[in-house]
Amino acid sequence: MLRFFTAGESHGKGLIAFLEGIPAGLKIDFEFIKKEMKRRRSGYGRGKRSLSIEKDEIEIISGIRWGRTIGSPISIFIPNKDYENWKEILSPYEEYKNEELYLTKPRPGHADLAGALKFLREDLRDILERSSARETAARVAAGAICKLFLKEFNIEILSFTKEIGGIRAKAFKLPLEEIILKTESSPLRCLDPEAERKMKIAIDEAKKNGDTLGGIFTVCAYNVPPGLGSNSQWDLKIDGRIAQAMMSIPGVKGVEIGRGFDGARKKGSQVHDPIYWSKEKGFYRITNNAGGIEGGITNGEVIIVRCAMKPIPSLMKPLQSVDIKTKKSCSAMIVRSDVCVVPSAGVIGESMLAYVVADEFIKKFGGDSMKEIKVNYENYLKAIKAF
Ligand code: EPS
Repeated sequence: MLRFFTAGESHGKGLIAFLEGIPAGLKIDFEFIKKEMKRRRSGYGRGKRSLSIEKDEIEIISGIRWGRTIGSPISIFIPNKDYENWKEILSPYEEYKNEELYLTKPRPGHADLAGALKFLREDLRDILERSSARETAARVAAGAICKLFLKEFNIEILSFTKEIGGIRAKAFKLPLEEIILKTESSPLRCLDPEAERKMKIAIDEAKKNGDTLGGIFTVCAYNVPPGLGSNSQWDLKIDGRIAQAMMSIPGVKGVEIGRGFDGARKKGSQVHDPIYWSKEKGFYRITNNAGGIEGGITNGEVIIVRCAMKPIPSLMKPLQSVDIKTKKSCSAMIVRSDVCVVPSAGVIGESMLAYVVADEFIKKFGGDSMKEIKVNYENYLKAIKAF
């Protein structure tokens, strides 16, 4: 079993990613982790902090020795460069407490008010520091290790932007390598240059108006074997696990697998993917409306997940709110923020999908070392071939 946690406040000393259950002997490509961290903090629509203040350098605290995992918990520290300016505000020591600094005007759509009521905190900073999407840097660090693990079995995960501010990218049927090439050189991680041009204009417009934009991103996992997840119990279904993982990304309000909501408007004969068999391919499909999952189990086709992200709730032209101290009507607080983070959310989605697929893979082909897990996997592939 793979366990994954994060810790850290947005402007605190730093973030921690904790990953337990990666088998021993996995080679760690540090350059790859670095690149993943950069992919997350880049993108048109990002604000000053992620683009020019934070560097997201990683420091391995445990679990990796001489370039390989050793089977012990992996912990990674990501220092917050901005901490220098927040040392007193985020200090753990009581002598720095200053009630004049309390934030009391919650932003509609943010965790501010719901969190203040939950934890009974009078300073909204106690809530917003942890609910900030800065936390997702730690997810991407852990996700990069899960991706390196999956790469050993030829499983690749990618993402692209489908929609921003209501502007939709055209659908393309491209090979994996081409999708990667195109998205990595696109500022919005979008495959349709014309839509991207319009999306950029919409982002500029939103910024000018003190507004923000949401959108839709797609995450795919290639070369996943059939048989991950289970139909036998509700909480074992891999689609359910993926939906939970994706929904946990800040701002994500909807998750679809395969045809998703659109499939609900079609007839069964138009939605389900006919099954074929050939000697070299085994069982296969020509269509993939199921998004690679049937009955909560992977079916060997590409896993396709689409996520809807609401616009960021930190607005420069704030909405109506109520001061939690005075109970008087007010405008919500204004805080430095991004305008649109859909491309970054796609990278975070890759990490979350990598974590769930790696966890299911380890569950099915369990072993404490890479050697053991590889033997188990090869045996399963042989069994499928002989089926
Ligand atoms: C965020 C607000 C901004 C973003 C931050 C997420 O931070 P600040 O309030 O310090 O300007 O820059 O994202 C990152 C720093 C990052 O690395 O993703 C928020 O409230 O979610």
